[in-house]
Amino acid sequence: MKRKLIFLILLLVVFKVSAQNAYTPSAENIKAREWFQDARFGLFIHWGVYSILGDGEWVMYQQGIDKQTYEKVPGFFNPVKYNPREWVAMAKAAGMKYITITSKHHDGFAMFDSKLTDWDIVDRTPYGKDVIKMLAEECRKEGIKLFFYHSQLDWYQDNYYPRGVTGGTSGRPQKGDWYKYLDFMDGQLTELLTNYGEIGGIWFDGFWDKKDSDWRLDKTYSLIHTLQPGCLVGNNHHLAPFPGEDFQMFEKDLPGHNTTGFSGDSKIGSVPLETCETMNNAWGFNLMDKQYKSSKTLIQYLVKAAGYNSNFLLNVGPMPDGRIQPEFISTLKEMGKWMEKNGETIYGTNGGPVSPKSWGVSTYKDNKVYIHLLNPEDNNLLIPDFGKKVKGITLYSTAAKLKFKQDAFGITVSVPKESIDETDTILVIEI
Ligand code: H79
Repeated sequence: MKRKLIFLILLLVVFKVSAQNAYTPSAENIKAREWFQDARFGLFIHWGVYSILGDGEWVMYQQGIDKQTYEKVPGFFNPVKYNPREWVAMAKAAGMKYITITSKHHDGFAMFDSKLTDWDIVDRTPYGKDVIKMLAEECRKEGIKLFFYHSQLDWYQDNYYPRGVTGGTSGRPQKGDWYKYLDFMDGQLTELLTNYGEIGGIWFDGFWDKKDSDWRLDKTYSLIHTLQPGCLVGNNHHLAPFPGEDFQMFEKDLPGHNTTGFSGDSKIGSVPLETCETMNNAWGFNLMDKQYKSSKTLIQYLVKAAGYNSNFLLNVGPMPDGRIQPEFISTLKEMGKWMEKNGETIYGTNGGPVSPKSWGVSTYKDNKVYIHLLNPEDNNLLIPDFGKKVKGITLYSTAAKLKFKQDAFGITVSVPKESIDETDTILVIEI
């Protein structure tokens, strides 16, 4: 009898563990992953009531603003110049295939019409309209997929307790019901996945605030996949992907790199990859940040990302009036021009077969390998052998044939000086 009981308990334990770890993505989900992998370029949008203060999305934390004081901010949010048609047209013209927008950032403020709290755009701002719904409708019309950035970390909800490493200055009571907070978050996710049509994915952030907490990820992830099987789940926890996650993101770093200091534990998983970066140094609108990256830098980053088999999610922080600042618009236009000409070497490709080098990266599709010379060091380029017989090499821009030699050392190709493009000289290797 006792042995039978032990066996039963053992069986239950084994079943529970395997149920947690066994995540088999549905056919729809796999299709969505393939779409994502091919898309390669998306627009990140950080927009919230914090935008008004012109000091980034962490302003509440950085200026130590308590909750009661921060509650005044939504009263100023009236983006009369918000035009989702212009935003989506801008993204499309830049060559972007999807948009990831903040449905809620760490300040907990819902940019959509939530029935679970009045801490949202419809209830608290003079604007009073659901900007997410407006964007969702426009995206659908224009064939752009919409993803939601959703913060698990919350500086507003009292039930986000015990608190993590941030949010200590928000003046909340020293008590709260953690699981009620998670129920609330699942409830808002249900709203987002029920009322806004088909959603490309959920981009979680803030896990790192309480990384040893019970986040009940299994429950949240399976809720998402039940509501929308094709909805991709990603989590910016800076760790290797957990079961239930469909893509992996790297913040301000190429996969495998750690210039930020928080990508150190981001072991690369076997799901599609994405890296995100800002156009100046800010995610949310920052009035004083004028350190704009050039279009050359950002195009090269996009190319490098593709060479690392990763998407590039490039951020804008719209202004409080709803417009995107002209500096961003003009850079995105330049990127779009480049993608119109060269997108064939980026969209639908995989990174490789040559691993990233100091001179640049490679991408491939079918019987073509694209060599992206980003920092040409010499007119004779030696490409390490990748085990395929080369039929010919041409310059992508003019289709001019290039002289090459393939031997035991690899492929040596001479690139005439006059054909060097200072952003990216693309060679096409036919195999
Ligand atoms: O949404 C954007 C940022 O607001 C968010 N992710 C991107 C996409 C982000 N949150 N945090 N970070 C980026 C950097 C995290 C810094 C931290 Fe810390 C280091 C959090 C905890 C340790 C510095 C020290 C800030 C709080 C304590």
